[in-house]
Amino acid sequence: MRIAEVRVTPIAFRDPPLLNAAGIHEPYALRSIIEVVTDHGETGLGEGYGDAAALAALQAVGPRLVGTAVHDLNGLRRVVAETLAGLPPPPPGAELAPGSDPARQGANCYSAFEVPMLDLQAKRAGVPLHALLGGAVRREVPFSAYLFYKYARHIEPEESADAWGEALTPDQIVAQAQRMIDLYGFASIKLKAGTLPPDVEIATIEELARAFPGYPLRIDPNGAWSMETAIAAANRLRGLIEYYEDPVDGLEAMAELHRRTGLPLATNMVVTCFDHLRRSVGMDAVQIVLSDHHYWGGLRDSQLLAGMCATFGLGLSMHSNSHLAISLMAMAHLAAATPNLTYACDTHYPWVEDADEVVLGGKIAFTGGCVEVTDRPGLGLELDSARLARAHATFNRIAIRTRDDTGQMRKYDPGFSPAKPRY
Ligand code: GKR
Ligand code: MG
Repeated sequence: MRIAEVRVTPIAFRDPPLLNAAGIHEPYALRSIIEVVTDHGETGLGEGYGDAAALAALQAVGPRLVGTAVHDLNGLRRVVAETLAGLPPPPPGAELAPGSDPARQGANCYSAFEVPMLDLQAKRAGVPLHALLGGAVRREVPFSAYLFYKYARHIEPEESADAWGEALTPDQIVAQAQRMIDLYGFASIKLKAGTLPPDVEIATIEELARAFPGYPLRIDPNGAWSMETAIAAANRLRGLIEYYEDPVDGLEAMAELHRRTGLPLATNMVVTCFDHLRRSVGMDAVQIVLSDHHYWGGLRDSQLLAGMCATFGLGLSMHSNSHLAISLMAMAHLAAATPNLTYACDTHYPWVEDADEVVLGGKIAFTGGCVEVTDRPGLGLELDSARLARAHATFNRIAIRTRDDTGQMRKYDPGFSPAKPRY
């Protein structure tokens, strides 16, 4: 079975004004939807980054895959490497989107096509993707409630307000958590931090701990805190959080923070490839790695990462950026088949509106905070062509072509700086 056609469709969907250390989300998030069609007429689905450089790479690789056997992942690797070697090097991307690091371009691009090729392999074998990945050790994959400080609405007057409202105080975040848990049943909570003064963010964790006793909690300042701030915060957070995600910036700083506090540190910022992992293990810089198949080079390389984490006694969790169902189900099948992925995975999916989903049936349901993987062949998804056309039309209508949280924040506050440490 060989690849007969590849379609790469850029799309955009609404994204709320979520705050982070780099600034604030723009009104639309970008993704690329990949359809790999075989000479037997079957289609495999993928979802990847939508920023201009990532899209250009996907569009350059796609046609060169025609004729490749769907089992030939080494062939895919070769085509990606040869094609990218002929493209101009990508500019540095959004700071908080690890996949937009130019050094990850090959891994991102490979991953975007590997998933649809694995989807096709599984469909051809008549098995779900988790079976192809080694078999499900869990059918219900737990995700965490991913909370953000946020404004009530975007600064663009033409953008309507979302259903979540403002969240700029501990009480408002507790209300956001309650709503997210009521809607989706999540049993663990992650707070995106690095935006408001640390006192407010730590008080938010304290209030969450009171409001949701027994729930595992995490805080992620995205490297925005100084060593002093992170150590002072550690003294208040100790006993309240299951892990401390990227409080300080850089591998060396993370190693020092762990030495000085003993708290388990997690990252999706300082360990984003195997070379970082080797260095981190040597320094005992992080104790939990957040995997993400989009920039770790696909589902198989994410399993390799899982094996290395097991070998070196590290915990394994999962990172997310704004995404739709194809990414969610790839994450869920991978997590289902990865025994040592024992933390609830991150997901931005609750922030997506149903009308913006591109698969048949609309948004995937969470039950008890989990996504269920079924025995439907492959990813178990089909595209809805009308929904896809709508999301592509949205992409064509808007001007955003590369994520820029800092530029967006400067519309509210022209003097805003994402320089670190911020606090
Ligand atoms: O969406 O604002 C965001 C997040 O801050 C995202 O960009 C990060 O990559 O979720 C991510 C994280 O865990 O650092
Ligand atoms: Mg993070």
